[in-house]
Amino acid sequence: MTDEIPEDHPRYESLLTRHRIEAGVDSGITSRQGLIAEGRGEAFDYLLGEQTISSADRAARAAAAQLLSAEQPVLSVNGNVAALVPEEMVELADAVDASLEVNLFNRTEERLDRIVTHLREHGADEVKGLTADARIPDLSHERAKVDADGIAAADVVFVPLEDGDRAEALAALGKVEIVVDLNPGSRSAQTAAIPIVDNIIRAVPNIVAHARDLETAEPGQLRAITDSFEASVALQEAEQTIRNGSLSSSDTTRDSRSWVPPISEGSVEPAE
Ligand code: PTJ
Repeated sequence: MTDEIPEDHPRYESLLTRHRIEAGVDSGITSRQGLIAEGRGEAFDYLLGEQTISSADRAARAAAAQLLSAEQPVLSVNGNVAALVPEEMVELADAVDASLEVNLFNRTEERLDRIVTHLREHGADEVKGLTADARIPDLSHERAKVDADGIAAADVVFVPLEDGDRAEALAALGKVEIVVDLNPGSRSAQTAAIPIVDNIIRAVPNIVAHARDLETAEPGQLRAITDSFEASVALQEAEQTIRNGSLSSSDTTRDSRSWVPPISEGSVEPAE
């Protein structure tokens, strides 16, 4: 179906995203609520100019540094994420040496199995989430199910397009949360240590690129990047872009990622 979208269409990426979500629903990977979630996301993305703003790029770099510094990082995958960026999530897990765990809001065993198979078809060796032998406290039953050696034991969790309740519950457990959410006002984005206000289809490849750039960085360099990142400033900048309109903003990085200073040996990432 995606072959039908001409690549020079001005809204190619957006249409491609819709088709991937539709295909996800058709194949039983994505929930029907996932369609609504996508629509909500699209509206914010439209207002952001469907591009990665510089605060989102800084957040992506901080996320890469945080994941590379983690002892037990876990990347959570739901039905929308599996439909939109399966290969990219596998690549990210590889780049930062993290586990992948399927964790669903509308959990059914059938959908769980399909997503695990889908991720394996896209190159994943091991996918957690089927054991579900631990619970996140203070959450209603199905949403609380996690693997004891996965999200339950993780120090850093990457939770794209997350439900606000669960994001709060994970933060209350002391986990460092990295969230991707196009709505800077969502509870998930507000709860996250590192909120990335960007479309998941741009955010994940961007984190991978930063992780590759940082793979030889010293622990001190990684810490300097995470320490200098301020979630509230990033959220404010995203909200300003949405309120003011991206067309009046020159604050974009789509064609100007080169402003991000590359790590050179012995250098410490400068504070923003
Ligand atoms: O597969 P499941 O059962 O785990 O369900 C997943 C969804 C996403 C359906 C579920 O978690 C849900 O209902 O989420 P919400 O509460 O609708 O929140 C989704 C958030 O993700 C919203 O704030 C959207 O703006 C945002 N969002 C939607 N699409 C994208 C997005 N953010 C980044 N990239 C997107 N493509």
